[in-house]
Amino acid sequence: MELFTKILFLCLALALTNGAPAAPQDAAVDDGDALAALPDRCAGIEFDAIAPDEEGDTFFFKGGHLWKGYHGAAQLSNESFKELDDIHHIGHVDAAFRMHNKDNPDDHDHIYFFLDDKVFSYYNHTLEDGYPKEIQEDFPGVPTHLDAAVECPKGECKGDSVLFFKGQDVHFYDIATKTVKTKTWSHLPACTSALRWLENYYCFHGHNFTKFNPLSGEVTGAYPKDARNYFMTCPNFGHGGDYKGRKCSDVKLDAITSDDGGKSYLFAGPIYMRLDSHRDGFHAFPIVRNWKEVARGVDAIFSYTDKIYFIKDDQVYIYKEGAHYTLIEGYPKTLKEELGIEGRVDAAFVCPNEHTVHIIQGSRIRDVDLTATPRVVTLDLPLPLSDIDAALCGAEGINLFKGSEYYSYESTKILSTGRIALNPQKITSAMMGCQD
Ligand SMILES: [Ca+2]
Ligand SMILES: [Ca+2]
Repeated sequence: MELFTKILFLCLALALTNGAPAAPQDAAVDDGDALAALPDRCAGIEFDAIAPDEEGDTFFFKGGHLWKGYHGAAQLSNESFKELDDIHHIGHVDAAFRMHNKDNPDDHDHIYFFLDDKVFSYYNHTLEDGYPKEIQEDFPGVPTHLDAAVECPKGECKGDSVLFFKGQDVHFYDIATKTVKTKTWSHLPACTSALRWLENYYCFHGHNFTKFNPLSGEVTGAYPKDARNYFMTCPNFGHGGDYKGRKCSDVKLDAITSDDGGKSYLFAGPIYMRLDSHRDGFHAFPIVRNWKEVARGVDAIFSYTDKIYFIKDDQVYIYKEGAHYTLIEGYPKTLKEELGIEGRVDAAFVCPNEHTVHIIQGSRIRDVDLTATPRVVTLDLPLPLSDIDAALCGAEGINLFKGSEYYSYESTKILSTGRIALNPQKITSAMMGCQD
């Protein structure tokens, strides 16, 4: 309950911060001083360009202003990228993307800006030598006066590529071969900016966005959606709050898990966050987006085969992974029925390639064989710790989370035979996107 209150407070604080730009704008109308007006992205605007930088911070550009990340007020672009000003005649940008090209470290993770027929390459917010260049020189075959651009790494596109949008045309630029293939996606709205976030691709148009398949342009699901519900924290819109606003010393998890596909999630109160997304920035969402039956929060989670098990009170919810998570028919079931245990569960984990779930309850750790029917406790041992919030097992071992700290163990054997608790380590911003 305490955590829930904290998150509500955080959301409220963000909402208040975010409301701030409205004040100078109103004042500007009154005294006729248009220069004082900062654009307000919660008013519903169309962005010129959106791109993450090498730190995973996503920048939203509009005219001579930008927003860094998913909440906060607009600032002048030239405070972050100093050439983006009138003197350099690039007060705004047509399109921007972050380069994905691991084969060429001199280019990888650079942000490229496009204006008219010119391209600008930045790294660490510094314009690279030799730029601006003609687009033709750097990206032969790519048209001038672009609408939008987005990276498409190998695996998601055939090779490391960039998708350039102009009108209804999308130009696939292959970075290795420097060749362009053009397709017309007339079913897709004309994208004025585009963003890749994790493995998903978003075309922004007006204040809406449409998710598309980067190879076929195919749109599945109900689009367009309002960007204010997803990509920024706005009062009266349904964003999940921004975990990044929290101090690492205030972190308290409910549950954490990592699946076989490498996706990992943390859960705290009514929100969840992907943890394998450092390159793209951390972003918190309401649990209800993916798992509506456990929207209020969870006690413990573990992943096994292609399923995620959520434990809340005495109920177990099993979701099958796929493009969307689906609750398996017949669930929830009771803990007793599903796992042969009773009582509150603090944390649970399954180690890679194993078929045993380790369930932490108070100062006991109980093993349940997931291949047995019915499932029963096969081992019940004391734990050298108690009041664990969440647990995760990976190739490097086991982490037990307790408040803003965690304890690392090499194996379950060491954990359950260890008579003395190890020294805890502190959760860092690199792990969970909080503030150190
Ligand atoms: Ca644009
Ligand atoms: Ca827990």
